[in-house]
Amino acid sequence: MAVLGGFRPQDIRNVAFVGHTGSGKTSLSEAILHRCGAVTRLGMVQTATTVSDFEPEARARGHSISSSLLFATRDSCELNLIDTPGSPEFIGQALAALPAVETAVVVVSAVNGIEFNTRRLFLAAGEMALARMIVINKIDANPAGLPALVNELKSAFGPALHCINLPTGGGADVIDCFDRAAGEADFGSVAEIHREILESSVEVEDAALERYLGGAEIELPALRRCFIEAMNRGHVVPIVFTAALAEVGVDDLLHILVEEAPSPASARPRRLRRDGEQVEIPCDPAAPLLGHVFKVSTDPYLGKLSTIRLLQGTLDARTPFVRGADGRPLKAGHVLKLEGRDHPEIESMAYAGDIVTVAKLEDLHVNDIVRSPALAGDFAPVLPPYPQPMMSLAVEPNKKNDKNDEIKLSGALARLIEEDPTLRAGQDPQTGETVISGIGEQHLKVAIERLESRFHLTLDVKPPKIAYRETITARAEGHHRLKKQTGGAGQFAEVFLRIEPMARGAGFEFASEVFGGAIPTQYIPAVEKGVHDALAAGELGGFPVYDVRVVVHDGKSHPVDSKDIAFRTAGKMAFRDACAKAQPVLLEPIVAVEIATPEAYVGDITADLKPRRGRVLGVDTAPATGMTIVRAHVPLGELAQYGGQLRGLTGGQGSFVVEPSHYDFVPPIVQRRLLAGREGARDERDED
Ligand SMILES: Nc1nc2c(ncn2[C@@H]2O[C@H](COP(=O)(O)OP(=O)(O)O)[C@@H](O)[C@H]2O)c(=O)[nH]1
Ligand SMILES: [Mg+2]
Repeated sequence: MAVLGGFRPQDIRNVAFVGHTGSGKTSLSEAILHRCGAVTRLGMVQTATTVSDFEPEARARGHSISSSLLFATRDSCELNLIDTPGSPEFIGQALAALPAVETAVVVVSAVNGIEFNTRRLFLAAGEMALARMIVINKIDANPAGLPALVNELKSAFGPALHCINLPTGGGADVIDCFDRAAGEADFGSVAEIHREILESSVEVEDAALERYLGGAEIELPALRRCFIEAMNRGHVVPIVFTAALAEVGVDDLLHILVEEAPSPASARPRRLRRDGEQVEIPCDPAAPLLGHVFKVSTDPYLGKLSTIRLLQGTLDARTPFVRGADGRPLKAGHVLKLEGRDHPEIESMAYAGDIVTVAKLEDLHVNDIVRSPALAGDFAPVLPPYPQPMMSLAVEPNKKNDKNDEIKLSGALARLIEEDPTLRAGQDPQTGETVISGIGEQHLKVAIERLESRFHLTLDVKPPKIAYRETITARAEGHHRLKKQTGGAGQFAEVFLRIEPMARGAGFEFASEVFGGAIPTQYIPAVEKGVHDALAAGELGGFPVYDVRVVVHDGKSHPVDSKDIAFRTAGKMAFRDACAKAQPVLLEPIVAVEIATPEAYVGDITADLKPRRGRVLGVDTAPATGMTIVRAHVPLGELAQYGGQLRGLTGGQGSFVVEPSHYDFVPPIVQRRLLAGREGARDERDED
């Protein structure tokens, strides 16, 4: 099946649905497709029949876990919708969609109010300078609570928020307050809201403001132009009411998106980094091609699919383009439009501002910038900040000795990481294990399910190894004299050094204060290498040593027997000599945890954090949600399987997110316990 392409920038609307899980983003996307005639039957999340949640991992869970692209046409406008997952663990997918769109629609459940991801994504979209809109969905389920929720949203997100329609008939319908200046609503006044919209819109355009103040009527087209500019500037954030399942307010939302939301032509220009500097890219179809690969996925038949937001220029099957610095020519072959699992080919040229997909270009990766070969410069996207992956699991093919499976695993991991910027994988240099890291337990679980189902692997999965570190707490001197003069070539080197603790997070510093050639200058790098060997090997339990300054200040050399390798060994041994005297201790990673829970369980949660050595930093309430947020610092090592335990403590209602915070000293009792299992580790590595 082929679809019409060829939409011009002013006829395109790129919209991301973001917000917390369960607010109704997928249902709303489905309702939009239905209202636009893109599907004939309304799909349901409950019966796993939506266009967006097509992956087995999403259908099994009943909510989205990766973003999906949908499109529809309305009033000769093309609507590119990105339905994103709402779980904090899959927020990376939602963040990745932001650079591709003009408008972020933050969907809020009328029942649950402001939730963790509501706030986070509202702010991230603001940082990306997008137009923002809030949709209060499920108005059928809580019509009485709407006025309070509107007030709460305004107090959380500021005076830029204005309702643009209002519920009527107890949530059975809505009335538009933009086009109309009078009418009956369940609460609030249509006339007053119309005036509010008018006044805050004309404020952004001097000429319009003057005319308005002079008593002239502002025509609808002028009002729309001002309103869009006010949205672009974050001066106005409209609130729209919907009930997705009953398709209430969906036509109105579509009307607002088509008439009152920015197109790529009327939005602020996108930004890119060119040779390190931020530049604005006006959406100009006549300019040479620039595009941002913001999503990569795998299709069972077509293989790798790369989805591109065209920033300037045009693209069709024969347009030559290049990526990165290598300049190797690429060609799309086919230009597709993703729609959930489908990918019809487009018939004509795609213009700047559009979102299209190309298949089978193995060289394309997420966040690549593709460009016309005529454009010079090193381009990179401007991205929202991603959360750090903090939860780790060690994975290993079940058939341990099957070399093929190991190779398959590393290829599969590379593919998964490319699709998800919040997933990391790599070999732990300390343990040799293959470790994958993600935002939370569900995130990792999905990654492992995908590895197994999509790449036909069976994996053994183990709990995370914690990246402990070592440091010193006192200054100390170290010395080593290496002298081997038996048999053939001799070895001689002597090193005196001093080590001192540095501030937490300072890392490592190395300096030489050797005077008069006591150690010839050419051997100093070898001494530093030796010190690095010792840092990596650790002193107490084989954990790497951090936050230490090393000063080499004296030594001796031999005209024949001194060599790099001799000084490297002497440097290493002198450091270990000093380290043993410098009261070494273990450091552990501490994470900042935010736990969302119904208030009733706050006492149980803080009590449970105590034996985990957690330090509660604050307890905040989010009145609309009835949820309380407990913020704490907790050693990462004490959080293994916390997700399950938290669910147990809160009757399944609690959730949490972690972010790395800092390293801190391990208390002596815990240090003894941690080191007890590692006795002998030191000796095994004593190869000298
Ligand atoms: N009562 C009511 N339920 C809704 C509405 N929209 C969605 N839901 C239900 O809310 C749940 C979550 O919806 P979903 O679209 O998956 O939310 P998402 O996680 O934001 O994509 C599903 O069970 C939907 O059927 C609505 O307008 N009213
Ligand atoms: Mg969803």
